[in-house]
Amino acid sequence: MADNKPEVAVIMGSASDWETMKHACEMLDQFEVPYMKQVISAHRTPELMGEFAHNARANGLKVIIAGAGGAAHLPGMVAAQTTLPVIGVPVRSHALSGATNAGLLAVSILSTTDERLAKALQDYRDSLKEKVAESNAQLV
Ligand code: RP5
Repeated sequence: MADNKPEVAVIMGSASDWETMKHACEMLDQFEVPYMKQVISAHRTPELMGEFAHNARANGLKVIIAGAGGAAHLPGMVAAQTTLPVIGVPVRSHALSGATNAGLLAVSILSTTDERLAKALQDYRDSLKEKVAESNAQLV
């Protein structure tokens, strides 16, 4: 009963978490509980996460299920911004993904004294934010 006056929100940090999170949705389907599902990332879309959490109760939600891999900030950061119950689901991360972050951190360090890199890093962050909105189409 997805998207029918949702009482439960199933949110996840990435569409790549869907393989795990879909099992929560299947159980809600089995019990005919109306829910919504959405990609909301703690580190890619922090403003969206705050807006979602602050408005969750007023929007009629009663329970939030939040799944994320990596450092898995999403459940805790959402719980910090709503009094609704938040059920956190740890999602297994891709192996060796830390090397990507190591490269990004090096760029970030260099960007403190390199305007070109500072702009390129902001553009990269903005592109990640856009991809989050587009990735909702993969939750099927
Ligand atoms: C986390 O990073 C997500 O929750 C996901 O588990 C992990 C990898 O995300 P992608 O690189 O697959 O988008 O934020």
